Amino acid sequence: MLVESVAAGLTSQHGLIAHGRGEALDYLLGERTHEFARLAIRSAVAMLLLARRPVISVNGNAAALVPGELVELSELVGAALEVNLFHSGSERERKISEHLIAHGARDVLLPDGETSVGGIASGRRFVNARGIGSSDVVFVPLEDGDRCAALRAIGKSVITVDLNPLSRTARASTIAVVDNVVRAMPLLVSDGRALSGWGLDGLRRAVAAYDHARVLGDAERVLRTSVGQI
Ligand code: PTJ
Repeated sequence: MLVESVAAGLTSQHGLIAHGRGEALDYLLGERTHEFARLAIRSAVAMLLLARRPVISVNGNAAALVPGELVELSELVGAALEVNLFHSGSERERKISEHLIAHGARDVLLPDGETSVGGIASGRRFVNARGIGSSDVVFVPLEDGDRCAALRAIGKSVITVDLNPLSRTARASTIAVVDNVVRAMPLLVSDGRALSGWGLDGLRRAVAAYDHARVLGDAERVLRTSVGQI
């Protein structure tokens, strides 16, 4: 999917390398969704449902792998979809937006050319004032560490999906789903359906149940055990 997506101009060549890094870690995690990820997914959906202005940030890799699920989740939790790229370029932004619309999105935000987030060197600093610019919770599959820290520094909650529990992204995030985005997204969607009937108290309890240090520690332990067995 990623190779085709690079050829179609949706994903950057750097995206292939990033995916390779992910595959190596996924192998060590046993290519399955662990309990620490399952719990994080539930808390993440609860946080999105409680948010006033949630935004799902889409890059070239996520658009290639899980476009339909991104659109479905945005509908279920009432989040805006915004294209935000590390290697920015208006042509790729336009193609990703069209790809999401082809998968059912009604509206896709792009950087508005005026709004930016401080402390980020990459193209990811350019955002949309109606989207990430005014959001309270940002969901970012396959984040880079700089932006995650910068968004946290300006008071936003950041939910990430990253197979590397040692990455700056995972560490700086509010909630880290350590799992393959291909497995995590369908679970986020099914939890989006299941939790939409929950009241405020239940959702708040689901967020409070998340323990960042524990999730990262459990994930790291699985990785270290696998490496020790090789
Ligand atoms: O489309 P762009 O221009 O925004 O570029 C996107 C990439 C992914 C190239 C860019 O954000 C990047 O270089 O990211 P990093 O810093 O390589 O971080 C990507 C993280 O995602 C790494 O920690 C990988 O282990 C992880 N990863 C890769 N594939 C998956 C993944 N995590 C979950 N599911 C995957 N399939």
